[in-house]
Amino acid sequence: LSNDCMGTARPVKSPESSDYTLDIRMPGVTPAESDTYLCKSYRVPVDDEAFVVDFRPHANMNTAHHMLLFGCNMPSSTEDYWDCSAGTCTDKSSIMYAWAKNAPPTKLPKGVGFRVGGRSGSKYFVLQVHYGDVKAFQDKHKDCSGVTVRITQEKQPLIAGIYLLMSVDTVIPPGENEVNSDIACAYNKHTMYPFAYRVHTHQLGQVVSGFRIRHGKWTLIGRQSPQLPQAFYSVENSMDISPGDILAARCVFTGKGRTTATYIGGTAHDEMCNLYILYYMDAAYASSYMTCVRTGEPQLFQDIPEIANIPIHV
Ligand code: IYT
Ligand code: CU
Ligand code: CU
Repeated sequence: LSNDCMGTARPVKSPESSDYTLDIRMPGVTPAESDTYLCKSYRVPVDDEAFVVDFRPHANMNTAHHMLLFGCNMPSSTEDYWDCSAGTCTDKSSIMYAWAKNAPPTKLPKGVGFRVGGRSGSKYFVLQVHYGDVKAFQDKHKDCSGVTVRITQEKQPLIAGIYLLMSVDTVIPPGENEVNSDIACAYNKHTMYPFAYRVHTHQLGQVVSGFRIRHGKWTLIGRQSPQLPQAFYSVENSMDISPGDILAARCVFTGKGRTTATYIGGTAHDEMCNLYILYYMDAAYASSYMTCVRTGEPQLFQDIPEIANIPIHV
């Protein structure tokens, strides 16, 4: 059995450049139950602003179901590692990377980096690993799934960021065949260029789509089934999102099989409706993190393309 626990927990500085490699890994863990979510934090190895320009996953396909990497200033625990149900970060955290079993990992385009350190709001990385079926741990081996990040102190011309559209007020009546959760916000920051997206719901989500609306015309950013691995997928159409545009998302849920109403919440029996748009922006104007929680006006969504409600076969 291969053991991935050989890496170093210390950042390795490249002798000929201002680059670092940091192994962000679980410290050799043996989860006791299925569907355990474990978190571990690492401090960014530089005090000044730096840029994450590459991610390399080291996940054991047999044990890790998914991994998420966040940046924040205040991890929820100072323990070596902790159960993520205690929280990830106590301040604003943003997703930088997602790995999911059986999904191809997305790369950052050349010249694009995530801001960390300095006043970026990310003095720490927090790694979350979801361990699925615990049968893989019957032999009590230790797991060191994680991701190696490359950090450079060289200024990058383009900054990566996440625009999160999420619903806070969806209610799914029991037995209801199809329930739409619509979110939309006017975009008024500097021009951004989406290059990947990730969707997230729990069990009742059928399909999640994101669109740019410009002069009333809807253009698909991406649509995916949340029942497929929840990784970042490449956008369908290359485009810019500029002031005056509207960003819109729809999650389609079903209430079939439920005997009580389902609300937005943290447990597996609650639901979530999330679309993460991964973009880059000119470093001179970049915002690294934006959110939209506004319920979409029914009048606006009258014109949503039908593709938003077409199921994706999983
Ligand atoms: C209520 C809800 O939809 N929570 C989502 C989105 C979310 C992510 C982050 C909300 C906040 C955040 O700081 I980062 I406030 C949610 O928890 N999504 C999960 C993750 O835990 C990130 C997911 O897998 O997308
Ligand atoms: Cu998972
Ligand atoms: Cu969730």
